[in-house]
Order: sequence, then C-alpha cells, then structure tokens
Amino acid sequence: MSVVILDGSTVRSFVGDEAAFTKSVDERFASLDLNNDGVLSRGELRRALETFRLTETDFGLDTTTPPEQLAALYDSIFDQFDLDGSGTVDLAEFRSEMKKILLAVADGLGASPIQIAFEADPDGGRSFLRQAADLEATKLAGDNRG
Ligand SMILES: [Ca+2]
Repeated sequence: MSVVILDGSTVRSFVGDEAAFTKSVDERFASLDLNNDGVLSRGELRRALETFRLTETDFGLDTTTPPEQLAALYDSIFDQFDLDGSGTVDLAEFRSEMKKILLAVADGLGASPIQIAFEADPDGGRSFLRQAADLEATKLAGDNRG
C-alpha cells in the first residue's frame, strides 16, 4: 500500500493531459471489456466501478450501503455512461464520462489536498487518481531538474 496526496489541480492536469489521459482510459476500457466485444455491458461496468472504488470515495457511500441501493446506483451510473441508450457503453462514451467524473472529483477536491491510500491492485492496474498523482510527481521532478 502506498499513500499519495492530491488535490483538484492534480486531477485536473491529469484529465487535461490528453495523451496520458486517453491512454489510461483506453487501457482501462480494454481491461474491463472481459469478453472483448468492444463495448462494456452493465456487468462489466459495475465491475469497473467497484475497481475504481469511486462509489466509496466519490459518491459518498460507505460499506454499509444496502445492496439494493447499490444496485440502483450502478444502474443510474450505467445510464449516464450509455449516452445513446444502446444498452452498452462504447469507448467514446467511456472516455467522455470518465472525463466528466474525474472533473467532478476535481471540483469536489478543490484546493484542499487529501491523502489517499492505495492498495496494490491485483490486476496490476492503477486507479485514475493514483495515475493523476504519479503524473504530477513526474512533472514536478522534471521541473526540479530544469
Ligand atoms: Ca464487453
């Protein structure tokens, strides 16, 4: 487990770094598309949300949230992702919604830094917030060199 400190501007600059952001989102999409059909089903997206741990930190839920409430939440999130109502989420929908979510997270964080502890991800992936923090660390290191 490692701990990073980030605030809204950290997340914002990650989302604003289009190449890095798109690459991360695309990689995550590919890893979530378990049956490799190029779209995310309801079940695949639900697994994604659980992986991101967004529900706990960003939607104000805790582990005592009843399952039926969680199911309703996942449904409403899926409908948000599925912009054209096709019943699946394609890469373009995934990108645009992840961007919106992370910018909302950035707004929520504002200028107050928070400390987040990350556990090692079993699939070797890193959460988006972790990647945001890592990207900023890389940039700061670059600035110090220059
Ligand atoms: Ca799929």
